[in-house]
Amino acid sequence: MLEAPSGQSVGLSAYAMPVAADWNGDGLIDLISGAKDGAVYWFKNTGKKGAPKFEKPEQLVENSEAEDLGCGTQAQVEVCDWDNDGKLELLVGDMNRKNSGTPEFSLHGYVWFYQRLNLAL
Ligand SMILES: [Ca+2]
Ligand SMILES: [Ca+2]
Repeated sequence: MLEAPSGQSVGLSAYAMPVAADWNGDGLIDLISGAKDGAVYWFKNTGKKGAPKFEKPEQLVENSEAEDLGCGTQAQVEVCDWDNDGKLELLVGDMNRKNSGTPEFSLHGYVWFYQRLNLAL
């Protein structure tokens, strides 16, 4: 289990789905993870190469209950420079449960694109 400098485990309440990427461009690989509530978190690496240390997570995407953005739960993340502008973006898959008010419901997933607006971190 990964630990933060404080000695606490690096993790989320449920459904952690990490990817490794240098989110802030400092040459150290960070962790970015989706969570069960639909939020996405960044664990900044403040260690050094070969000896990572991860800070308390910073929320990059609000959870589906905090913001009425239409995104669902169980966020699964991919990080890439989607538009080749030198800034990383997030592609987030989710799960949506559509309830029509009856006992029946349908499940479906969407892919969300979160564009990076600046590199000031
Ligand atoms: Ca980094
Ligand atoms: Ca980009």
